[in-house]
Amino acid sequence: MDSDYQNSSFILSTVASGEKRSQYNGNSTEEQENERKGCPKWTKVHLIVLAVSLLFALGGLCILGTLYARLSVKLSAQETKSTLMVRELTDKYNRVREHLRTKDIMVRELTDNYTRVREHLRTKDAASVPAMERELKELMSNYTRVREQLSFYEGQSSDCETISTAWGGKLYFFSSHKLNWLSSRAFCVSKGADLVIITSQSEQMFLISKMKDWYWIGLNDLDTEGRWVWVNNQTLTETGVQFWYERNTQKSEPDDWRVEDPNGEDCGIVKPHVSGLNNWFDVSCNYKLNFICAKKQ
Ligand SMILES: [Ca+2]
Ligand SMILES: [Ca+2]
Repeated sequence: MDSDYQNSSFILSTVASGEKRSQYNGNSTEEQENERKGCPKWTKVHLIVLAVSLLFALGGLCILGTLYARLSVKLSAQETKSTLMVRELTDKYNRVREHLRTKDIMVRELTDNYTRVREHLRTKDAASVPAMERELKELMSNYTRVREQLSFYEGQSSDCETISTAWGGKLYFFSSHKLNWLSSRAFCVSKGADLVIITSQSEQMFLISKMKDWYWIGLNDLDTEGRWVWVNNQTLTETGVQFWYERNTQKSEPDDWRVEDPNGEDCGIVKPHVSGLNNWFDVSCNYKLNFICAKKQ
């Protein structure tokens, strides 16, 4: 009985081992088959991944190229802007340097005067008193002139864009801020100057060459309609020159046009880019425009 049992166990064990071996042999063949078939499949996957990677790389390069082009344009614009700023700053620096040079000359002149007066005082005697009085008067006169000049320059330094220039014994102040005619005049007077009075063709040409916009000048017919006078009450006949704009078919300037302002046009301006030298117009005094102050040097 035991022997039979042992034999049957052996047979079962042998059968099971045979199945396992058979299974093992079967799996091995299938995997080998899969490996054999799988090679081209994996190659395709690799190729697709490679192609996608290349596409991404190309896309990235395109984006980088676009960004680089935009950055180049931006940098170029920035460079142009910087160049303009440098040029502008250089101009301002030269103007300020010129002002400082003028101030230095004035201060030196005052110092010389002071030294002379002090010398007189040191050696004073009865005979030198009249000379001292003359020196003192001259000194006071110079002091007043220098103070006015400094006030004029201070007015300019408070307005960064202002242009100032000297010509024919006058100092001119071209404002960059805009006021009506009366306020423009008040500003000039506060700086020891007045709105400009144009007394010659060469002065008209010089001013036009410096203008960038329309400017008030010291010409008006506020007191009597049609009687044009300068701020010092000189008439155009007295100064001997006038540069009103002329029209062929309609009334020339001054035309006291009343469409925009029922009070008419009583203040004079220069429009620098109109019709050569003849570019004076009368306009409403209420307009806010740039203006030119002038004073003797
Ligand atoms: Ca008028
Ligand atoms: Ca007019």
